[in-house]
Formats: sequence, structure tokens, C-alpha cells
Amino acid sequence: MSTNSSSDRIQLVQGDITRQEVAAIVNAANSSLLGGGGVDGAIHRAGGPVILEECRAIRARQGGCKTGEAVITTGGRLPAAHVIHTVGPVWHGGHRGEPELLANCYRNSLRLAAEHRLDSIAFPGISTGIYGYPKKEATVIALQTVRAFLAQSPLPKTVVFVVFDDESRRYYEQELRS
Ligand code: AR6
Repeated sequence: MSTNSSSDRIQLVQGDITRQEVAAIVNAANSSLLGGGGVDGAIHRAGGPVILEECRAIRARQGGCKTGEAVITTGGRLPAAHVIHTVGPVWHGGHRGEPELLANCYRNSLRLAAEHRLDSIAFPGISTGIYGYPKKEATVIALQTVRAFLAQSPLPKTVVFVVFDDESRRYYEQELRS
């Protein structure tokens, strides 16, 4: 299912992010960059071992990835040529800087995509699974941050939000209408 928003640069898709035919998909990673469950596990399984090899090389250079920051690797066997790995905040109730850290994930991922001249990027709902960020609040931040970035940058041309479940899809539909 695909819904175009009022802005023709933002799309909503319900499904599996590993199947998206975009220049880069975003991984909701952890700071070790060594893989995990959820979308992280799905991306490494679908993309193959070359993604982990590049993550290990990044770790050796800079010691992983801090919360809110982002790094880029190949997409291996994925339809997407690149994976942008970002580390979302663990939800602790909202008073430990979670909203700003989550916004940083979206901003820094978009910045990396623009720096690499990538024209399309797909995001999962960063932090909204294992890390426990409330889905509705996370959706508001995702949309606000992406819209603000696109307003001042020609790249990426297209941003796809990929949702897994119906509840998330409804929140994105609501926010896209507003
Ligand atoms: N395609 C699209 N969305 C997905 C997919 C998929 N294949 N699989 C899950 N989701 P999560 P987090 C949705 O837990 O909360 C890992 O172990 C899911 O429904 O993957 O940032 C990492 O290594 C949810 O809405 O990421 C970290 O340790 C969203 O993706 C930790 O989990 C994110 O869920 C990160 O937790």
C-alpha cells in the first residue's frame, strides 16, 4: 500500500523496509553496530555479511555510533545500494532528551544521504520497537524533522516512511494530513 502526501517528496508505505527500491534504507541500529533484532536483524539477514564487515570497519575507526548519529555502508544484496545506520534513543519516559535525540537520527541520516548525493531514502519507525518510544510521539518528530530538512535541501528528492503495523500507519496518515 502506498499513499502520497500533500508534499510529493514524502511517501508512506506499509511493508518490509528491506524490499524498498530506494538509494538508501535506514537501519534502527544500536551503538555497537554489530546487529541485533527487529529491523536491524532483518536488514543484516537480507543484505548479507558485507554490511557487518563494513560496520566492523567503522567500529574499528570510530568506536561504533552514538545515539542520534548515523553512518553509511553498502546495501550488500539489498535492492537499496546503501544502508544508513542510525541509533535511536531508548525511551525512558521522555525526560532524558529522547525527542531531540530522535530528531537527530532523522536529521543526520538525511544529511548523510544528501552528502552522498542520494536521491531517495526509506526510514523505519526508529526507536518504536525494542527501544519503546511511543509510536504517536515518534511519528510527530519524524514528520516534523523530515519536513524541515526537505524545506532547505533539494536532496534527497524522495523520503519514504515504511511502517510495519496498522497502528503506525494510522499515525503517519494523520500526521501527513496535517
Ligand atoms: N520493515 C519495516 N519496519 C520494521 C521491520 C521491517 N522489516 N521490522 C521491524 N520494523 P526495532 P528500535 C518496525 O525494534 O526500537 C535492534 O535489536 C517495528 O515494528 O527494529 O530502534 C537494534 O540492534 C518498529 O516500529 O528498532 C537495537 O538494539 C520499528 O521498525 C534495537 O533493536 C523499529 O523497531 C533498536 O530498537
